[in-house]
Amino acid sequence: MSELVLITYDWVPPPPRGFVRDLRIRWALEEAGLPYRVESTPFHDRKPGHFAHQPFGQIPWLTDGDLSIFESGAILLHLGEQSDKLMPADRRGRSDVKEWLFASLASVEAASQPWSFFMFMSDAAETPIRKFFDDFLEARLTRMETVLDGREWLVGTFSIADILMADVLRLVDRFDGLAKYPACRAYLARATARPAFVKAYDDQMAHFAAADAIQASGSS
Ligand SMILES: N[C@@H](CCC(=O)N[C@@H](CS)C(=O)NCC(=O)O)C(=O)O
Repeated sequence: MSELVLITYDWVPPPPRGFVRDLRIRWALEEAGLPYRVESTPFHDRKPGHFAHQPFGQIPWLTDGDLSIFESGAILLHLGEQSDKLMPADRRGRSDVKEWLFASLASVEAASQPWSFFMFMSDAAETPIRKFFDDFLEARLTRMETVLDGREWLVGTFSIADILMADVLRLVDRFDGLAKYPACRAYLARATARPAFVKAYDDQMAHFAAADAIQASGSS
């Protein structure tokens, strides 16, 4: 088996810490118990080598031997194919996981991400565009509330679909956007109580704290 290397930034400012998308991948790797290494790429000075792996100059990407994979959903799918702790073995289960993996990104995150930009910017102006995004997110969360009511995980057992959906909901919850959705909140609490999430979160925070320490020792 080839070595798995996860690439994230060498540093990010404090606000996104704990929400940087390498966390999705760390979480999956921890759930599956797959050995991996984390490498850093500069946040400030993005070189051609970075764009060669991630055409938008973003993170994360993962290398698996001679494969280099970008897009958190694609990376999760790649890992899901390597462990039945991340994706069930049966045809129906795998198909259902893929469905929810894409739904997390294309249906729920498509609504939650623009909404979160308003929240990050503390923009509370009651504009038509803000109302559009509030309504868009509400429509998606109302449906997710029904889906998750009485369901432990999206597809039978815990899977990469839950990693992605929970991580998407986590950002909404950060800005108290789940207050009206108890089933979504309970699902998120279940997901983030998993030891693999806790380890992934702590490791990401430690990674950026170590970067702060290096910067501080260089400037003193
Ligand atoms: N669709 C991409 C989005 C990746 C993304 O948004 N990465 C952020 C970090 S969480 C980033 O690199 N932001 C800096 C930038 O966009 O320049 C994925 O899910 O992998």
